[in-house]
Amino acid sequence: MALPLRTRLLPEGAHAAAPGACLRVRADHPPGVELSEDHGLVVSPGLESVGGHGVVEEWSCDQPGQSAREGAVHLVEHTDLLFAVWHRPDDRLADHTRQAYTDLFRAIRARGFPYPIRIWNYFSRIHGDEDGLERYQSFCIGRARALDAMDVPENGMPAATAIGTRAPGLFVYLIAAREPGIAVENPRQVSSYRYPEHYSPQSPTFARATRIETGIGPQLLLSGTASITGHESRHIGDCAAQTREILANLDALHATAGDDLPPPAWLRVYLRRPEDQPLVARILSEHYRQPPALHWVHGDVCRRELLVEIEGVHARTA
Ligand code: 3EB
Repeated sequence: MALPLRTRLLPEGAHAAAPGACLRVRADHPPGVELSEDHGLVVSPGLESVGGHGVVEEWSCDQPGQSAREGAVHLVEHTDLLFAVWHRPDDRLADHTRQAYTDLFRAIRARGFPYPIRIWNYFSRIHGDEDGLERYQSFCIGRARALDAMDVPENGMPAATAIGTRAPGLFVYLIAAREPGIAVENPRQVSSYRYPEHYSPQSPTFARATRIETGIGPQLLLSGTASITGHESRHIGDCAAQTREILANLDALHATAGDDLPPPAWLRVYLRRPEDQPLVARILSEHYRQPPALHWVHGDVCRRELLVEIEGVHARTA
């Protein structure tokens, strides 16, 4: 089924014309969630732009939707798509993550949208300690417990992002559909749910990308992609080489997902060190013939040794 989904990155303040139900992700705002009057779910997950420019990521439908709130879940439901966000404090991260995934899956299943096609996860102190584990591992444990209890298969998850911010609170938000997207794995990488145990006692579960069909052609939703081949981090300490490895991973995903896909419409670059921005910008501009819109964010990739991660979407923008 062709989904009526469009996406763009736009400067703050320029978003008056959203045609219908939408998810807007704001950077450079105090963390929180709002429902806007024009049927929009507005999430501010604590993203800090490098350079501090207000940027809004928008995912929009053709028709208005219905908004609702159930406990920690805010959602906007459209005929064919549903946007939902869970937001609570992020102490006891394993417990909160388990609750987030349980609440979100219950909400989307109850409304007839059992298939997430894209998920984002943000929380603070990603390398901090919780009960002797790194907090990213606690997050993976909580997620795995919830998915297990709800019989979500390990290969049944969509493209995802998991990034450490400096803002308090756990934000998990998603786009869900009535039918699944196509999970795309990367031939250069081991699937996340087959990572060896030393990364986390419970493996992460996400697809490297999700392909969907929309009214204006196919889209490829790209997970946060790092300098990893096989299951190993590559080019430790070398931001330029990490960026080139990421581009090779993104190109491999594009090649695997189909040559009918348009080029990336936008990419978000997470930098552990904001000062790497000019270097990464130069490498990206040399790589893409049609340059995607870019959003630069100061954030922590879940493996400490990695300096940069890139997510985004192949989509027609017109
Ligand atoms: C990686 O490839 C980098 O745990 O949901 C990227 C995207 C990463 C999503 C997740 C983790 C997640 O393993 C980290």
